[in-house]
Amino acid sequence: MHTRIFIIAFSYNQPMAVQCIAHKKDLDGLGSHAIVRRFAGETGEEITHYFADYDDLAEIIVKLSEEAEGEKVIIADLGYNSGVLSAKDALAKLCTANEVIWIDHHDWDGGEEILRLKLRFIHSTQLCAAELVQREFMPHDEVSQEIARLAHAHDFREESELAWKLYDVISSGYDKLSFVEALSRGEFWNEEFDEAYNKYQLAKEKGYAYLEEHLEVFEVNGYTCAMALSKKYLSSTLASLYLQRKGTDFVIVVYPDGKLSFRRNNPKINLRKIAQIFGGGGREVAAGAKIDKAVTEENYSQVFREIVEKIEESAEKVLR
Ligand SMILES: [Mn+2]
Repeated sequence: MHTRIFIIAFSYNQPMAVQCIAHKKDLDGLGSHAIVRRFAGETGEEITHYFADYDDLAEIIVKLSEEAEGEKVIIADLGYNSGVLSAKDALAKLCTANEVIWIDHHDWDGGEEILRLKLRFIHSTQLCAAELVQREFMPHDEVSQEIARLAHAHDFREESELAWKLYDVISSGYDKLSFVEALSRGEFWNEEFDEAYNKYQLAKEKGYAYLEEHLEVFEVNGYTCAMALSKKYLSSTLASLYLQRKGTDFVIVVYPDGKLSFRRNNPKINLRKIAQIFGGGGREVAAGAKIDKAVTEENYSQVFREIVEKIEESAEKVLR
């Protein structure tokens, strides 16, 4: 007679694993990742980073909801959008099986259904996400405080040479995990950052020149709008800051894949409402959307006019 012996190993003091889902585009998102990484390091928890954006957040939530159980899931610097709503059931499952903490500073209008789920929501529009993450998880840690300060300077468009240089390193396409690891070690500049930064300065100059050559100014229901086609490698923050210096009421950066980025100089304009015309969203001061069309050297002028017409059609509602 064969006897089979099963050995089941229970580990009682195994720390919870941390799943960190945070925005991948800027210092606030990657800074949030770095602070959570320090937190995990301090408590001996294993960490997995998900570098997310609005177009793949739902997908990540669905994947994690199928895999994670009994873990700490931290979502940061990502606001509510229709993609999140489409993954509501998966998120509900994720929240039931794990401890989910969502930390954000974006506009959550329309996200009430999500907030009724079993998650802890930490929100403020006065601070950036990295500051909220730091206060929650690493309140007394100096490195985390410095990361949060840099993220704040960039998010609130304040002067900080280091913050803006780090943002250029991110925009250069520098490996996100290596970047986060360096910050979480308290390493705010190194040779590799320097190299990436210098390389990106040349790309930036080219990007600005291209923007200037593909720039048109429109009048939209009494407001002025500078719109330009941008190279993919120029981030929407840099491209829109460049256009904002033209002094128009608002600006639209158009990317070859149809991505639109809205910023304003005139605080009377609610960009979130304009972005919603194109199925997008965001905040009053900064919003984004995507049109279902490739924008090329040949058709951009035509596409610009279509965008203006579409805004004008809804102008009563969006330009107050
Ligand atoms: Mn942010």
